[in-house]
Amino acid sequence: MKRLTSILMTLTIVGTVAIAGDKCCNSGSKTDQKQTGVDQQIQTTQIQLPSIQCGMCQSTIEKGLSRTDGVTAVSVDLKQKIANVTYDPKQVEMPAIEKSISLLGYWANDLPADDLAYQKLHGCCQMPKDEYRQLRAKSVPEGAIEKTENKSANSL
Ligand SMILES: [Cu+2]
Repeated sequence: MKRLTSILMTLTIVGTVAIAGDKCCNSGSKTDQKQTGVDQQIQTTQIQLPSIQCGMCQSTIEKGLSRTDGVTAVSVDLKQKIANVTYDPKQVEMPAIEKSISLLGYWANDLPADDLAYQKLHGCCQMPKDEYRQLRAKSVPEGAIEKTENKSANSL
């Protein structure tokens, strides 16, 4: 019996210390959460632009996308066919950014160009017809066949 009492006593003491410790940690983590909230305000992302052809495409996307609410900066790398987009995730999300690019007439990652917008593009901004067909075909079944597509693109 004596032993049991001492075990209970020990447990009570350990318990009290643990609760006091918890309180301390909780007040600390609240301030941490506020700090990470600030960091998440602005994000930069890369978007693949497989269909762009020339400098005109570059400026169409840079100008058009910078008009989208929440997008603070756009720079298109013509050689790598990539857009670096800086945006506020509270105002705009990735699917909306991709949609904006599509409505300008261009592919954005796996999202195909809006067909009407694409047909209105200047001739030099449209892809060679077989390239266009390939990209269309690729957009239908998602992923998986990337390697085969790359091979056939190189052989052209
Ligand atoms: Cu162009």
